[in-house]
Amino acid sequence: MGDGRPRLSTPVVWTDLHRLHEPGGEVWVGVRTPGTEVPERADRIRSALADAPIVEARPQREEAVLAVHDAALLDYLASAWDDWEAAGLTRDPGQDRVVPYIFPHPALFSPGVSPALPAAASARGGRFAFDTMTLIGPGTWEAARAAVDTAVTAADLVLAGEPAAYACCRPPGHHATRSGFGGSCYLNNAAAAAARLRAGVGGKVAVIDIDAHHGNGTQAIFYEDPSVLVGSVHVDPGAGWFPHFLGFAEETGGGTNSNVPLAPGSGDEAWLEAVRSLAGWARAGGAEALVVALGVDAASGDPESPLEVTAAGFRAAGRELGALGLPTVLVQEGGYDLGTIGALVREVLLGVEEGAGETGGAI
Ligand code: SP5
Ligand code: ZN
Repeated sequence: MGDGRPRLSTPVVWTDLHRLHEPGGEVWVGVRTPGTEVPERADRIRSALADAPIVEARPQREEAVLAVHDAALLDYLASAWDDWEAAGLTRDPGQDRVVPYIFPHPALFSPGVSPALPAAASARGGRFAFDTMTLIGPGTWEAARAAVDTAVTAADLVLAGEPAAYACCRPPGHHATRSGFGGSCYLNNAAAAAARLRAGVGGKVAVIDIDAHHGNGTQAIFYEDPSVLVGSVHVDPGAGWFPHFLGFAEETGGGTNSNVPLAPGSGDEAWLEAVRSLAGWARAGGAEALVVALGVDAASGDPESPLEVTAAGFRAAGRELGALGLPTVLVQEGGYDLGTIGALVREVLLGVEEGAGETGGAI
């Protein structure tokens, strides 16, 4: 570029379709609040990566999604908005997004009795949603589906020989399980990328999730699959943080799952130590390819987490992960400070390139 600024060589996979998803806020403790998972997030990231090669997301067959999700979840998400509108719920009571209100809590059911799929559009969402914060609007399904295409396209680039590729996914995905959605996530983009890598490389794949929140969906999808190692560093749910019910160190999946919960207020030192230990764990476990679930909401100043990681911390994390020398797909998850989100993602990608360079990678 000639301006002394390092140029990014990692391809950035992108789709404009992310803008079709406008959650229109979130319902938290029963109150509709503005929400932080907004379209501008991805646009800010794209601007910060303008010097990188841009690759348009390639539409993938439904099998790419079915590798990590039940058909029932896909059927629901694909029709949820149309069904909501057809049921008149946008007029009476005047709710302009799909918001669940009743959930098939395990305490409802006797042994041998399982939940029905509700006939009412007003109730159906509770069968699949595990929170009230993850609203569905007219373009949510198309955007969520395109986010999977974005992640899987990045996996294909790496399988074709790119040392690393970045998928600018929106909406994010790591909270979505095989049959459920929540935490601003609908479909698990990182899991779909891991499944594609797993099929392509033959050997084990590791997912390392550095988003500030526990990657509960990715953990659940691969919990009983010893060929996909899943590690996550996140703010301790035991200290009061989402997803509250899980994400504890005891959840080991027989040795192929690893959680590192950190105290609120943790900064570069503790966070980088955790990233380093997860990287070593993935290497020792024999991973042959890597997915980084790349949320940057651990940043100091992010409105959704109490971790205090700096820009230098994100750069150093990228170096640690790049130094594994594995084919690497980075999948965007959270990150909600619009003023810094782009720069922080850029730091991670530069760090990955530097780390791979140090180990003699081909970047
Ligand atoms: C992908 C991702 O980072 N999902 C995170 C979802 C966590 N959302 C928890 C929201 C809890 C309520 N937020 C209130 C914010 C007040 N500043
Ligand atoms: Zn997060």
